[in-house]
Amino acid sequence: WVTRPSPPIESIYELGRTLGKGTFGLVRAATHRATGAEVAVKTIRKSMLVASDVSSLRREVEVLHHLAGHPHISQLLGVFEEASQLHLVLEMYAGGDLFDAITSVGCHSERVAADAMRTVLTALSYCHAMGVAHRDIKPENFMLTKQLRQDEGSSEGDAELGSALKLIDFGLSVFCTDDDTPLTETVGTSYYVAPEVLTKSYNRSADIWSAGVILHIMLTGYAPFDGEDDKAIIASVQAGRLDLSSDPIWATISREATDVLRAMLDRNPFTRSDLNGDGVLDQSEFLAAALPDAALCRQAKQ
Ligand code: PIT
Repeated sequence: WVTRPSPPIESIYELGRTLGKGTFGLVRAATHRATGAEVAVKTIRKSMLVASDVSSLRREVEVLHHLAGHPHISQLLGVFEEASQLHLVLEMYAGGDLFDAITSVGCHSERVAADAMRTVLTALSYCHAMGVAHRDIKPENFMLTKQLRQDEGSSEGDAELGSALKLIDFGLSVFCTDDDTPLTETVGTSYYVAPEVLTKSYNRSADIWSAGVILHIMLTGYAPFDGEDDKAIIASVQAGRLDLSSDPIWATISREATDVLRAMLDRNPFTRSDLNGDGVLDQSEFLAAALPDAALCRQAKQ
């Protein structure tokens, strides 16, 4: 994991309250003893790991290194390896996650949804240009750097949503530079999983589907494919009927927004919009021109 022996993490950081649970291990708040800086520490017990977990954990660290420096992707600050535990030191985000931000409001105005979606797609576009499929895109995996105002007329807080988002949890992500060699493992979270992931032949574009589910939830307050339990949700994803008419809410949503939604929730991964700089998403008026660093992503791709 690390090229030189690390001191015990508790000699450098004071570990504090639990923040959440990732794909592997527990995430806790911690304070850097020397400077008082707050970080998040993800701890994994080695005894809990089987060989395949060890390789996916190693991959998670590699992916985080590979994507380092993007303004909307979680930054890995260090790795500590002890006899029985491994610790990833990550940037601290104090604003909760996008899931809570969405559900506390119900549904969002198009302006707010577009602003958040622009950031979601910026982060994804960078991952994809760098040859990484995230594979667990969902609102719980976007953290907010700071608590936004949720009081009445919360327009001020809303305006900051997109700029506050950071993509986390690369525990399921893989390097995937060649779209002609499909991925085959079914992973992810049922509401957000793309239909072709269930039939075990997919690529990076599965992340775009998942982001489309986030957009649907932001516009309407509910997921496009739902059911009583996981099995029923998955059956609904497989049927994949996108109903943008029965609910009267669609009459209040712009054509530009539903065009983007349809382009992302296209059942066919080969015609589904991607982030190449020439498709529906990049041209969308709903998303209003510039994905801020689309040019940068295209450069990285070349
Ligand atoms: C926080 C607060 C929190 C969780 C995290 C960070 C998690 C970060 C994370 C987890 C991963 C990963 C990258 C980042 O690969 O509640 O500040 O598994």
